[in-house]
Amino acid sequence: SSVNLRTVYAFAREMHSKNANIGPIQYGTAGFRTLHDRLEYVMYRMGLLATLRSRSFSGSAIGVMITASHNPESDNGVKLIDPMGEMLEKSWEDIATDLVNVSDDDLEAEVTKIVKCQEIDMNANANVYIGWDTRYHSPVLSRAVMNGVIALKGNMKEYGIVTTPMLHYFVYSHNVKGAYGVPTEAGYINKLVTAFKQLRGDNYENGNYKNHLLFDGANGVGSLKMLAFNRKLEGALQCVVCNSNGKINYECGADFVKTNQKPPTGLPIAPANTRCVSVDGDADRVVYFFIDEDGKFHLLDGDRIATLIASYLMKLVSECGVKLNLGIVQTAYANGASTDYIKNELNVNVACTPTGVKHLHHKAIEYDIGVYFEANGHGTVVFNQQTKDLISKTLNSDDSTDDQKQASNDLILAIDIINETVGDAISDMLLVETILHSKGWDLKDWLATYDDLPNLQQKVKVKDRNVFETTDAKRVCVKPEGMQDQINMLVKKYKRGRAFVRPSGTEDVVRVYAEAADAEDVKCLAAEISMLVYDMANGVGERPVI
Ligand code: G16
Repeated sequence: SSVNLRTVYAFAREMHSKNANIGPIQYGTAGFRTLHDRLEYVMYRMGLLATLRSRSFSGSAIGVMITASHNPESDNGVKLIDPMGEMLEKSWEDIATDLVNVSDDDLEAEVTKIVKCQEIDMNANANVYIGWDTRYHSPVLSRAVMNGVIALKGNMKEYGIVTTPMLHYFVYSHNVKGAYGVPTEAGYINKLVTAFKQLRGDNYENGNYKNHLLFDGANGVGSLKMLAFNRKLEGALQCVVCNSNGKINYECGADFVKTNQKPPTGLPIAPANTRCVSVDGDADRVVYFFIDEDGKFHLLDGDRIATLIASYLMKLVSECGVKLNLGIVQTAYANGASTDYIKNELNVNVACTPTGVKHLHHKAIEYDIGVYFEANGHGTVVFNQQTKDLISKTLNSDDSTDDQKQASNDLILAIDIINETVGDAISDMLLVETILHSKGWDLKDWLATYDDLPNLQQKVKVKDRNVFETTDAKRVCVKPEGMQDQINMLVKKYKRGRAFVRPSGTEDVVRVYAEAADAEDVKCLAAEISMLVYDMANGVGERPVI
């Protein structure tokens, strides 16, 4: 090998050493995530791993995104992006976990093992693309990633402060030699905005749709990038950017709004029914909300976005006169009413996968058009190549009617607005705005499509969340033993009751989800389940109450 692995050890020992007392950590739902001051050695090692991963693809770019997304400011984290812009493949997640958990002394041997097992040619090129969110500790952590790349003599490109979905887009665009777009910030914004403006046309308003909305940027990178979008949008969308320089995710952002079911702080007082949108810290999730004339808060979450997008795309597909198989992918957190609506009103296939967009994405690519969203607002749409070819054929065929041409043209533009690599808050928002505009809808019209079942999400702190094991797309708890039987008994007491528990893969908590036909019932059910978790699994802190 032309690369001297001694450097790997020397850099680790001298610059990014791992405290011998630190416990094992795992590549979770979205990479490694924990307190920022425990992450330097993890970052260094992910720099090493990304370089190896790139070599295993003969130099295709691999992304390293430094972010803790929706978590509080004190946390940070890292997720790797595979060549086609997808999340890191499962088998490499395990390699990543092993690499991070060995001691400094064993690091060189562990790297050698990966090189051998994966048959990596150490003379091959390596290209690592690095981006980070606005957390103040991200620049320091990015240095550690870069040192990992340097130790293995890879090349790197720093994108600086970018949203997670932007980095996914850059990686993919580079690896397909620009066929998906230009791998720069300007290229990305330009692609989305150009398609958005064309679909919108000259009339910015239509029916109940008003060209004005409030944007809660979660005090993260989303607000910065939205300001850049605004400069290009030139008024085609009047998006007022709020929460752009406070503490990240603090009392604002998509996760806060979704879990607390209330508006964020930091928004100006606005007339009733004003359309509002919240993204999270790295702008890969989005939810809508408004406050009506009675002061009541209404949330339109990822389930809603999925149904809106699916109905719009199905209409265009049918106007094109082509036959395509469209499916929606959800998780156990999807509201039962949305699933009913998809099955019974939209007549669309619906699948359920475990939590984590990586799981939804893989299921979605089985359809010609796969719409996937988590209830928390994380999701996108994927189209296979045959679908794209068929739509282009319709647009260009002399046999197509004008209506068919118009529909296929709109569909191609809609595909351009969508970031197919991963959930993208700004891209999703531009698509939702396009659909509401085309339907002439305000948020009330959208909300009227179906009624959500009352639901609640709670977090319970326990001594060790790893004692929990789940199965059946995380809906059934197999460990601790007896827990599921107790949950079943509690759920049975309530009309349309449904509940499940699972250990979070991003925070040190057990998540409790409950829904029921009645809002008071759901409060009882959620509290009963939270108490059960607390009692059966060594709860920490105060015991939950009803
Ligand atoms: C990440 C994942 C999401 C997942 C969320 C919560 O989001 O990308 O797919 O729903 O974590 O996961 P868990 O319930 O395991 O903590 P983000 O926005 O934090 O990157």
